[in-house]
Amino acid sequence: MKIIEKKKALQKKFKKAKTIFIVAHKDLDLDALGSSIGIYSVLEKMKKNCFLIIDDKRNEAGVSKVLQELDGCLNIISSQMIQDYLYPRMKKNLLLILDTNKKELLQSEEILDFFEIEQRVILDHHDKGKTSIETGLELIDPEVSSTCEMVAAFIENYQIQIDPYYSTLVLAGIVLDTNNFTLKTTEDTYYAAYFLANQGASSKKVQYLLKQDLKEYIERQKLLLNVKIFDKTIAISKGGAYTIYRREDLAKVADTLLFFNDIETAFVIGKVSEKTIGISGRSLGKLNVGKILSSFNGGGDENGGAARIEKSTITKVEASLEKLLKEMERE
Ligand SMILES: [Mn+2]
Repeated sequence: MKIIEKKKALQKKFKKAKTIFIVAHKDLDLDALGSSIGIYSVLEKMKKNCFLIIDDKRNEAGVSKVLQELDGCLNIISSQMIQDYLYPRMKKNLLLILDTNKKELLQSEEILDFFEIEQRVILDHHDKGKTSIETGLELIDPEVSSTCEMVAAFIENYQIQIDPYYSTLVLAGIVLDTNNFTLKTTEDTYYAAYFLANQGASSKKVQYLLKQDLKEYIERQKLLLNVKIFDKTIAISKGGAYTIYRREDLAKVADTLLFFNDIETAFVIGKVSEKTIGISGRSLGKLNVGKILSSFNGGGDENGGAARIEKSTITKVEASLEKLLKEMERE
């Protein structure tokens, strides 16, 4: 795993820094937050000044629970406040970017200006793209299930003891991103889970953090009613013309579709705003959904991807997707 291969370089960056700012993607999820807090607790042990940058105004349920439970335990600041906390010798500041590598997905793009390229480090498990942030050190490994798995490997490798509550958060990120150890799960993933359980992580607490809202669940299940099977192995589901879904809901339904017999690829199409259609794709690997969705100006990899199409309709997007799949079939 890259985090272990590049351990020395990472250690050097941490050693040199006095103040470390941790930032993840917008719309925090438990992988972003769990990895942020996991690494925060390690850096604190190294006697670093740590700040977690969060600009999100609203959070999903699990993230709100954690932030509430940890109220007052962490230095959490908004990107606007960063100037007040920078170490006076600018080179002694480090920006640690987690669970994303793209500028536009960061909590705030503007914070990048406070850090020279050398003072930025990325830890992530998403593919790189045109808008990837330039850094002095990047540990990007799309093969790894989650950023939390990377952080667990890091903690294990350093033989650091972390608080059971923090171990639980890191485990929650792994459980979320692997959809309960079904996606992208390798022996390293189980080993990370084993290690975290050994550190006192509670699977019961993980279950509590991942509890879902019943109404939202029902809304998502409705997406399954409109499923169409294409070429025996491809499921295409679509949302109602008047319902606006969150992007992660489309992704969750696509994940679910892969649980069914014969389905190897799944696409879910739905409105994500008044004028924007979202598509989320998931695949067991036979079809590269990231590549398919790049035709819609989206992206991803062979297992998962997404795209947003402005000023279109569900029917139009569905038709272009089917056309594309037919063309691929012919090739
Ligand atoms: Mn993640």
